[in-house]
Amino acid sequence: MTKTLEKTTGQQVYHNFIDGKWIKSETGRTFASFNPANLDEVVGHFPLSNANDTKLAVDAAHKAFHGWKHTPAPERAEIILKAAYLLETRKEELARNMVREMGKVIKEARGDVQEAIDMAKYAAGEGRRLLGMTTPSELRNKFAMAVRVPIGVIGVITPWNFPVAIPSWKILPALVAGNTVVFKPASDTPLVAMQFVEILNEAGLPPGVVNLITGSGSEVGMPLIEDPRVGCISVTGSSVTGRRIAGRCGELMKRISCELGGKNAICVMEDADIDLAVDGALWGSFGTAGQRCTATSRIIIHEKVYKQFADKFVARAKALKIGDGLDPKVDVGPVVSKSQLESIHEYVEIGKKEGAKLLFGGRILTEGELGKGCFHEPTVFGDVKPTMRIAQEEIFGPVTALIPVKSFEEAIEVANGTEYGLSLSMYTHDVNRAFKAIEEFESGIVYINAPTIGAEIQLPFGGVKQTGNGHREAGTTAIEQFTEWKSVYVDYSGALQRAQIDNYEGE
Ligand code: UN1
Repeated sequence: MTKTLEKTTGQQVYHNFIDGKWIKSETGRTFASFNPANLDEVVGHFPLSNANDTKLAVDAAHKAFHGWKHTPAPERAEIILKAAYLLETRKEELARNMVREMGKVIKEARGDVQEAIDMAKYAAGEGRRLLGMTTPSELRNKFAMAVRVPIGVIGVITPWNFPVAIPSWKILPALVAGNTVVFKPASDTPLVAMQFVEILNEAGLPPGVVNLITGSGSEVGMPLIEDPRVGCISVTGSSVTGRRIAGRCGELMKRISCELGGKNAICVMEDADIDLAVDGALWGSFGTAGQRCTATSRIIIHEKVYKQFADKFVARAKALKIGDGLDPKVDVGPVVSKSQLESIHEYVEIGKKEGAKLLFGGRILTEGELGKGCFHEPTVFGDVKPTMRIAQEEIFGPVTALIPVKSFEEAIEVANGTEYGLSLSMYTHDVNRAFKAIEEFESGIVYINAPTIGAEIQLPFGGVKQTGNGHREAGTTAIEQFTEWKSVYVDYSGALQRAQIDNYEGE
C-alpha cells in the first residue's frame, strides 16, 4: 500500500509530493474525499494546500528541470516504460480505489488505468523519436534544421472523471519531452492521483521531476498559473474554468492547452442497424454515468426509425442495473458527488419545463442502500428540440435527449448546432453518407457506427469550437503542447553568407 499513508485516528491522511518526498502542507488543513456510492465512507484526508506549498513544488520542479532536460530522451523514456509495467502490476488496486473515489464501475475503472498504461508505452516510444525536421538551406555549405526543446515546468490541472488516464495524457508526454511537472489533481480524486505519482516515483524519476499538490483552484491552481517559472498550463475541465485559466494565461503570454466541454451526438439514419445503434447509444449515454466529455448526450434520429429506436432504447435503459461500481453486475454507478447530483437533476427539471417528454428516469434514487450515495436514474428525454437547453448545455450525467429529424442533412445541421465540437457519430450503412458526415461534422473526433466515447491514445484527442483552444492530446500530437521549436542554421562555408541577398545580387 501507498507510502503516503499515515495513520491518525484510524483514518488515512495523505500528503503532498514535493522534491521526491511526501510532505505535510504548511497549512495543516485537510479535506476529505468521500465514496459517492456511500457518503458515510471517507476514502482519505488530503492537504488543503496554499500558495506557499505550491511555490515549494514549483521550486522543486524548476530546480530539477536542468538535470532532467539533459537526461537523454531514451533514458527518460525507460523510466516511463517502467511506470507502464508498475501500472500493470497495480492495475487492480488503482481501479478499485478509483471506484471508491469517483464511482465508475470496476470494468471501466480498469479501462481508465489501461488507458494510462497504453499512454505510458506510447510515450516511452516517443523517447526514441521526438522528431525534428531538416530542410535544405538556400545557401551553399549551410545546414538548416529545427529541433524540439522542452518548455520547462508544466502545470497540470486535471478532472475527476478519468483520474488516471487524463493525468497520464498530460504528464507522460511532458516528461518524455524533458519537462518537469507540478500536478494539481481534482479534489474528488486525490488518492488515485497520488498513487499514479507514487508509481512514477518508484519507476525512478529523479526528485522534483514530478510534484503533486492537492487543494483548491484558488489556493493551488491560481498560484501555479501565476508563477512565472511555470511555462505551460495543461488543463482538462469545465468550459467556465478553462476560459478563466486561458484568459489569465493569455495575459501572462503563457502556453495553455484546454480540453473542455462537449455536447456530443450520435446520429441514427433510417438505413442504420437499429440494434447496433441502440447498443452504442446506451454505452455512449450511460457509460461512466454520462460523466465523460465524450458522453453521448444527444441522439439525433431519422423520423422513419424514431419510434422503433426510442422504444428499444428506453427498454434497454430500464434494464440497466444501478449500484455500487465495485459490484461487477452493476452497469451504472453513482455520480461523483452530491453537488453534481443536484446539478444533473436540475437539468431534468429544466428539460421537463422546456416541454421535452420524459420517456424514462428522471429521479434521484434514494431507495435502500442507494440512499447513502449519489445515484441518479438513467434518464431519457424524447421529442427534444435542438434549441432546448438540455440539447445545448453539457449536463455531465446520465441524461440523454432524443431529437427527431427529417433528413440526413438536418441531422448534420443539428449535430453541428451547439457551441461544442468534441465527438460526433453517424450510424448508417451508406458509405456515401458516412464519408459526407466525416467531412461535415464540426468536431475533433468522428465515429462511424460506433458511439461517441472510447477514443484510443494513438490518435489526437480534442475538439473544435468551445471544446478547446486548438491543442490535441495523445497521438503524435501529444508532445506539441509541451515543446518549443528551435530553428538552427549551421554555416560551414567560412564566409559571411547573406540569406535573401547573396543569391539575388545583380538581378
Ligand atoms: C474524457 O471524458 O475527458 O474517449 C476523456 C473516451 C475516453 C476518454 C474520455 N477514452 O471516452
